[in-house]
Amino acid sequence: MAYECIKVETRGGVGLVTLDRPKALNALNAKLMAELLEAARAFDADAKIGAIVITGSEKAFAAGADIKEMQSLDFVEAYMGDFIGGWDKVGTVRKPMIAAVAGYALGGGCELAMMCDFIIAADTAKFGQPEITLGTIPGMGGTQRLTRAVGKAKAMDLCLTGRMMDADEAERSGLVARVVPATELIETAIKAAEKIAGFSQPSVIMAKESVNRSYELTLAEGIRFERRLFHSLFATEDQKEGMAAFAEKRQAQFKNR
Ligand code: CO8
Repeated sequence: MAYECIKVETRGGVGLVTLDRPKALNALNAKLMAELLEAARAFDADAKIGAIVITGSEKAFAAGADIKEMQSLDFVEAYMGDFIGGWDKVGTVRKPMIAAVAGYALGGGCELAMMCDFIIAADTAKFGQPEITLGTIPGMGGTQRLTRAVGKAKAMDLCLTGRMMDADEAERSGLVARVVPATELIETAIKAAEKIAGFSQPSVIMAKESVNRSYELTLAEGIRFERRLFHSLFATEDQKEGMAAFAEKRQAQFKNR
């Protein structure tokens, strides 16, 4: 499949998507987001792929939604055309997605990174929601996912002042899972994704689903949901294999069954 705004490759059981609009610092436009969604869905449907990494360039993961594409929209066009309405479907991909972020992750770029399951940042990464400087606000979860990730104080600070947070602050605040030297970013993210891809896919997808449910449910309901998934995994061959391998002191051979 030939794409214009992204590059797609596989590394073993890992699907790698690289955002590729270098002249616009990977600004997210309709074409790029449609391609990204198509590529992510294709990896989701591919039994050989166990996890997905989304990355950008050294300078920018993505510097936001494409300002030049949206600047002349009026309300009726934005509302009736459901502008960016389908973009957050990236978050419906079932296999784990890691955002490998170097450079700018601003506005929609930060929101895209937050739609992934976790973020590994290069020490050069800068996160922010600068929409306020443009006379607007985040539109793809920036006020919601960021607040859940870093708490109200930091989310308000970023959304109201438009300032950027560096990688260390992002890690301290809980936005980022790990910070690594920029030269090691892709390899670290691929390694983490390979590790995930080596586990049993039903348990991986259930773990992701269960963590995500914690945003929606009360603690008691969340624990009940988790317990039902946990019980259901005793129906898989991979649970038998994983526990037998532990008891026999050997490497488990999972079949995703
Ligand atoms: N949109 C369009 N073009 C952009 C964007 C963008 N968001 N960001 C950078 N570019 C372009 C520049 O216009 C420039 O193009 P040209 O060479 O043709 O003039 C090129 O990329 C390089 O950029 P700069 O020359 O500005 O590079 P600098 O290194 O000087 O500065 C910055 C880098 C600080 C990142 C700067 O480019 C900047 O501030 N960019 C805009 C950041 C921003 O405000 N982002 C928020 C956008 S609004 C948004 O995301 C709304 C989200 C709604 C939901 C979206 C869902 C995905």
